[in-house]
Amino acid sequence: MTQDELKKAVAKAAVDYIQPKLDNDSIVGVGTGSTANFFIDYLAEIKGSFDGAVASSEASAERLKAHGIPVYDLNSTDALVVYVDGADETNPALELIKGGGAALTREKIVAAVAEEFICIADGSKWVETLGNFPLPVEVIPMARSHVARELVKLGGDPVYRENCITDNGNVILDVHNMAITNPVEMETAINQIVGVVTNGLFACRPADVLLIGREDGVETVR
Ligand code: ABF
Repeated sequence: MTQDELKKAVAKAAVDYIQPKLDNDSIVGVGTGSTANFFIDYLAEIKGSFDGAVASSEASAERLKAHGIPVYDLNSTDALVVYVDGADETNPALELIKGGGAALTREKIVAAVAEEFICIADGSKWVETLGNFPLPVEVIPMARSHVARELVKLGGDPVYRENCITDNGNVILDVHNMAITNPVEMETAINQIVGVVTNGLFACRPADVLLIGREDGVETVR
């Protein structure tokens, strides 16, 4: 199977997984990226069975609207029954690196609100130790150099992501060469650096369920 076929398989599995949890009042949290895009396309097939969606990016909001799915502001919703999104890496504890698409802050907010966070990923995202994928850190622009120096002290090698402004008007530092053996500790430490808006470690609030696409089918990991 190609990587896209694996992504489509987990996207379809996610719709099958959430469908029994939905009713006419349900709001679905929807993530960002190519796997999330496939999820949006399958979600459109059941659009009569839930109220609408909250999106973690402008791009996903546009795709949802193009399918005729109502998109709500998070502040106007009481609860999100589920949040479905991709990842750049996942370990066996379902701790994730996210943010390759620069939407990490909104993704972390939506994940914090959702009752259940379902991660969808093709098998290439599975690792024993997080950190092979450079860890994205969203930074207030004027703090960029300060944050970079602090990230070096934590053992990383930060690289400014050229030509990238987030939906929140900030910049991204991608931290290379960091084997993240204690993701909760590292997520917390990076959050303490003044000028950091969000880092792409989703360990304090990991996924609840992982649907991972492998050659022999979609595996459910909890
Ligand atoms: C989002 O999209 C991000 O957090 C992650 O960076 C990326 C995964 O992209 P894809 O599904 O295209 O591999 O979920």
